[in-house]
Amino acid sequence: MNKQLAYIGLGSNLQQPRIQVQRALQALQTVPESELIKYSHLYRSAPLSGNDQPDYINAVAMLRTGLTPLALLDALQAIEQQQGRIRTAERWASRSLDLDMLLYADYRSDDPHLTLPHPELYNRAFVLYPLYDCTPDLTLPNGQALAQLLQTCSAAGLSRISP
Ligand code: A4P
Ligand code: MG
Repeated sequence: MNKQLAYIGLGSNLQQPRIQVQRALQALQTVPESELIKYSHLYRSAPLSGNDQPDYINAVAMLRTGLTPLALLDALQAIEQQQGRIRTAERWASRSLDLDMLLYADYRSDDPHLTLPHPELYNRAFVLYPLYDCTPDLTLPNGQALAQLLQTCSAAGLSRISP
């Protein structure tokens, strides 16, 4: 299989989130048949669920991978597990590490097990700004330029914390 570009959203708001995201970036360098091409700055972001949770640290990584989308999802979930992720039934529960597949080439899927593009891709400043760090010239699957979408995407609650 030819290698494909995939973008991964990283998020953590438990157990030293900044370290969790840095460890996950290291772990992404060990995904089989894959290279970590780039990653974004780290961002601090207010939780979507309101003030009942700690702030998140978010970032985006760009991988070139020979894995299929499902095999890549398995690899991402294995990294979440290694970093102590506990899944609960609660939606948007605090977590030590969340790895979301944002895009995998131009692959589209409505399967709840792996929905691509990620259904919230267009709506989240904590995804779009770090995605722009990785690939400012990106055209999104809906045909819109990422740079243009950012002009209408408020960065309120988002701050860049590191190079
Ligand atoms: N799944 C389907 N599509 C995908 C995909 N593209 N990438 C399935 C990854 N997984 C995907 O995921 C539940 C199931 O989604 C998986 O078993 C997988 O097969 P999960 O990680 O267990 O659940 P979750 O993350 O709690 O749920 P959900 O709805 O994916 O939440 P999100 O969208 O990840 O949002 N606020 C800030 N500031 N920053 C954040 O990062 N994150 C969330 C979680 C809420 N608030 C946040 C942040
Ligand atoms: Mg998730």
